[in-house]
Amino acid sequence: MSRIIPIIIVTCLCASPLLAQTVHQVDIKTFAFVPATISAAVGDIIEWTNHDFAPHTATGDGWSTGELKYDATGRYIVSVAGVVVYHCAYHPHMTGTITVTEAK
Ligand SMILES: [Cu+2]
Repeated sequence: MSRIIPIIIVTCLCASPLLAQTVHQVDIKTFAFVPATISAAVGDIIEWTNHDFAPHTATGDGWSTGELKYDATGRYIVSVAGVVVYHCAYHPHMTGTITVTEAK
């Protein structure tokens, strides 16, 4: 006589909700990030668009969009909560701040 070992299959109904990933637009114009200060949540995308004829970058600690020529866009996904300060690699006086909160 074999013993039947019940197998309980637990289905996790609490599947992770789809990440609400927001894209935050930052314009680069007349040698400034506009807006210079934004708020975002972990996982969000920051997208810069350069409206100047001069090339710019958005460069932070360990990341960069690389050179953005006129009308080019570059993206960065914020991954850690905290305050992210970035600048343009060519024009260090151009700075911006992203305040990153925990994922929604
Ligand atoms: Cu620049």
